[in-house]
Amino acid sequence: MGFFEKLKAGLKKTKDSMMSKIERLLGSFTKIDEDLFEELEETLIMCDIGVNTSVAICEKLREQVKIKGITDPMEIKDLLKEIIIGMLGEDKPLDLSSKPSVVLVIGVNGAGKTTTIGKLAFSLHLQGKMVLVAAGDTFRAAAIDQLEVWTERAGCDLIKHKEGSDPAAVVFDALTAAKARNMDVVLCDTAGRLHNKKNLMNELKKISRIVHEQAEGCSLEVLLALDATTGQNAVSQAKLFNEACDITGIILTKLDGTAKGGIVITIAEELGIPVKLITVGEKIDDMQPFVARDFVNALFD
Ligand SMILES: Nc1nc2c(ncn2[C@@H]2O[C@H](COP(=O)(O)OP(=O)(O)OP(=O)(O)O)[C@@H](O)[C@H]2O)c(=O)[nH]1
Ligand SMILES: [Mg+2]
Repeated sequence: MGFFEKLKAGLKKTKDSMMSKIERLLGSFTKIDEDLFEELEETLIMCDIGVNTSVAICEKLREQVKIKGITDPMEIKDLLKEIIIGMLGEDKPLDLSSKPSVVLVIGVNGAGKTTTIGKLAFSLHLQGKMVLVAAGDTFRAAAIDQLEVWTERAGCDLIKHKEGSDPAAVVFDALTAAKARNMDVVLCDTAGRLHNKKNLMNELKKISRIVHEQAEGCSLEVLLALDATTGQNAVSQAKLFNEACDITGIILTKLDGTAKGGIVITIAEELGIPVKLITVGEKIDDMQPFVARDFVNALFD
């Protein structure tokens, strides 16, 4: 399956739920009036797009309908598509321009941090990059073992310490090793933590501080993994994680398992943090850079 087909298959649940609702609604109107906009707004909210974002979308729609003099409700679909693409903004791929570049992955338990690191390591390895992975989740021995399996699959080296050791020290060692071994990219895993647990968030701040110090002069990405199936809760997670360590991008995971893929629009509109990677399955090649136009095309076409 090609890149776009995979994305389309991964977004099937969101497409089936969201687009069928929108199409049904537009089909039930013979002219464009205020009732249509109000019902569309409700439909978007039901599709987990969030109240503020749904209102903003419909405001833009009203404007465009007026400017373009559109009268056929079915033409709204194309307008909607362009408005959403506009809201998603310019694509911002990962900045891996320095040698080494550093990627720190954070997020709540089970969000998809470790598996995404495995997928990213594999993808960078295929591009001919030398990748070093840091087993910064020292909380459970199983977490280190899990990462070891993924790095073996991806053909990359792993820096690990014993279970229970200081995660900041693992990350420090990995960055030192990466410089000594002339690596291209260092990917740092971290333990899952609830965004409202103060001591765990403080630990994360410490890891982030060490990474910032050691990665001085390097490209540094701090990526928050968000599970798309959690819907609107993802937005509050992002706000709190962003306060603890400035996030440079979002990894939106498990888009294949949810009808709530519309959350991408809310994240872009309400947080202003770019979505950089998406995952659409559990296999090693089920990760893609986020391309707004492809994403919206996969939903609408
Ligand atoms: N269907 C689907 N499952 C996924 C995707 N990404 C991750 N998963 C699954 O989600 C579960 C958790 O993934 P992990 O990568 O271990 O999550 P984590 O954030 O590292 O979890 P902790 O380290 O426990 O905090 C695993 O069973 C993954 O296979 C995805 O895109 N689609
Ligand atoms: Mg993990």
